[in-house]
Amino acid sequence: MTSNAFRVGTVAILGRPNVGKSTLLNHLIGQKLAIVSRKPQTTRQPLLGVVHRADAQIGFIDTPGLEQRNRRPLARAVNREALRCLEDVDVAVLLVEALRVGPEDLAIAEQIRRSGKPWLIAASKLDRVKDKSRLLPFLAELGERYPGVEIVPLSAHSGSNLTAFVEVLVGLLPLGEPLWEDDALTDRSLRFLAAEFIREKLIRRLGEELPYALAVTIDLFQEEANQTRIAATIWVEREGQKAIVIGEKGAVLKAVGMEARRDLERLLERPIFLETWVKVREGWTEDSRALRELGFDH
Ligand SMILES: Nc1nc2c(ncn2[C@@H]2O[C@H](COP(=O)(O)OP(=O)(O)OP(=O)(O)O)[C@@H](O)[C@H]2O)c(=O)[nH]1
Ligand SMILES: [Mg+2]
Repeated sequence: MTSNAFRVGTVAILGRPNVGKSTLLNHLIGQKLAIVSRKPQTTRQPLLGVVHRADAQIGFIDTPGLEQRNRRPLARAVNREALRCLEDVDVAVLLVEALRVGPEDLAIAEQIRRSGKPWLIAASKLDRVKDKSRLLPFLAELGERYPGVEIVPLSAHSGSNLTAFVEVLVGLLPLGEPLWEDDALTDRSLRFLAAEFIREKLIRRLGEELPYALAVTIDLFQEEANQTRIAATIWVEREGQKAIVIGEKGAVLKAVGMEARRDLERLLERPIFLETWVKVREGWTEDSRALRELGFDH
């Protein structure tokens, strides 16, 4: 009998930018850990989120969206981070958008296939598919392309099919002893999450190009009697960008700080005192040393 067999392992969620990898991670673990926006390559560094079940532990890894053609140093460093995750995990999930599969998705599928890992395809944003009759042919075509690979349509927003998705994954995991403590949620520090939450608010408020030029570091993270005190620096590449981030009479920075503080208070379950500063570091997205210092292996 294998009824009390425990399965445990890591699962990388891979895919092109914007397909909903981070949103899916948050919904799977039932908490906001990963940052989400409409802009591509919102996620820059992998993030682990652990799902605990009576019969399994699944360590989901949200990865940065893979951009095949982007040659910018930052994008290349980010791509490398994502592909490294593929090497380290037990199982890979290729996340594609339902009805919207193109050459970029197929190129990632090829990379996963070559890795030799067990994998499956999940088709996201099912709630957006208005004409359901298009779904079957779409799934059938993917099925023909990748025989033997399970394809699961799902929606993080509506929650539909998430249980079935997790069930299929558990079946692909190796047997083993629990890897994480019962209450483990992630391997990232609260400092990291704080910096990410601030970056999310900035990305959401600012125009198309600016998000690429932004990084956030935490200078102080201090537990005090009644609150946690956090000081953060927002790095931009040019003086002009600094003015945009600050906004008229500091309005943008103030709103960003308030929104990030609210998310952090929900996560930490205690009051936060958050201070933010904006500094210019010219050309950091092109400079390997700066990229390293800001947390990217390059
Ligand atoms: N309608 C709908 N929208 C979704 C769903 N999942 C994600 N989105 C939206 O898709 C956009 C991108 O979501 P993210 O989770 O940031 O996508 P990502 O794949 O992590 O993107 P990168 O980090 O840039 O690679 C956001 O605007 C989400 O709100 C879903 O299930 N339904
Ligand atoms: Mg993401």
